[in-house]
Amino acid sequence: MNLNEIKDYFPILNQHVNGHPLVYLDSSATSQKPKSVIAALEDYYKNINSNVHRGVHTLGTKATDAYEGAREKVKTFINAKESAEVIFTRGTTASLNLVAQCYAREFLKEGDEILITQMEHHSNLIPWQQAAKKTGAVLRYIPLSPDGTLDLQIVEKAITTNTKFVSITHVSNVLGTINPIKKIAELAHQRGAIICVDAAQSAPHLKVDVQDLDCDFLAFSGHKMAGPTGIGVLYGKRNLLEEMIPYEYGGEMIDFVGLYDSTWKELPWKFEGGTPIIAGAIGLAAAIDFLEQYGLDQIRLHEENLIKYALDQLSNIEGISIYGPSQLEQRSGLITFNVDNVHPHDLATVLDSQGIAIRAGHHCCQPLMKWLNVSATARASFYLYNTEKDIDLLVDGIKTAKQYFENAIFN
Ligand code: 7TS
Repeated sequence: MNLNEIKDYFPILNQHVNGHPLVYLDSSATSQKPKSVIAALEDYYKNINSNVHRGVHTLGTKATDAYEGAREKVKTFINAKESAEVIFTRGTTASLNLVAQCYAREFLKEGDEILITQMEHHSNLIPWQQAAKKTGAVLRYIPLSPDGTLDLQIVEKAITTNTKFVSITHVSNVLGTINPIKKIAELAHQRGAIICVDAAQSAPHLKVDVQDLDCDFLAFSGHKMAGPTGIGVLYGKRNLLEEMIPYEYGGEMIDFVGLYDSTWKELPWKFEGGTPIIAGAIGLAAAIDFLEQYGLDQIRLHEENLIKYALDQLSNIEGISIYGPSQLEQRSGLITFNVDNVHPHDLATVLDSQGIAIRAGHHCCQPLMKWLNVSATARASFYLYNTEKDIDLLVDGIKTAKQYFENAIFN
């Protein structure tokens, strides 16, 4: 299938916004959904809606099979050893908070070091700040190289024998940097540390193989990979998940409940308190099927071509500053930038008036904005449905905005 003809599968992209055909360049915030995912959700609610793991009636069995089938699909998608290592959550934020709450707060102690980077999304930063405050552990940062990458020699130095926990994003949602997780995991394990990976921006775009990366935990969201909102995944190695005590109690996560004490179900259900996110999981499975028709390698190639084209075109604009690594193989499918004399929010507003959706702001990365020495940036992010034509329209739009604001300043 040709990725340049894929827009037709995404009904939302076939509309006009402010009188112009929609150009959607905000997939890092959330991706659009193909017809097959929308149809899977509709089919679930129309035909098999029922609670799971409870009743013996036919619909309950069908819903349970679909929900557990989705877990199998995720297991294969990330190459986990077993589906018991796949826990459904609300999303990346919820997954990382689960690890912080049930692992870091339980097992770290005073003087232990938690190591992260300054390119983390707040969701992979605040949980560790809080875990450090709670346990007396020390939060430390691996310094970034000037181009916004991680230098493995610096990483190696930063991981000490006191480092007990490392949490790093696989792909930065601002710089686009693809971090060498496999090598960092090796370094962390050499010093006896646990490594957790924020895969919110990688799982949708790159092949993520948890056994190859050898990460201990990995978190991602369905809504950034063509799936519905409200569903995400926490992968964890069985031995770690086994020793963790859940923090959401009730529903089908229990085994036995007495008056004064209770026991939990086995993995993965002990972490899925309450009615689980049934429709979300089914929608996520449909999204995985959709992505796998093309294959993550082909999606990556398509995005690499778009990024190369976008970098070439954007760098011709006078007064533009583009952040992140210049090497294509170190970048994922997004470009963050600023344009002289145009505030990113103003730029996004002018582009919106032309039907072009980008994101402006701090992108939930305030410490990274500080490192970049800016208060905000603009960001265009791509996915499998974007084309070179979208980039041409973006470039024209930026030029128009620049002219408009420069005339306003200089006249
Ligand atoms: N980690 C990274 C690297 C992210 O980019 C995001 C969301 C999250 C965690 C949190 O994911 P959630 O699904 O739990 O919200 N990033 C963005 C973004 O860049 N623009 O909007 C949301």
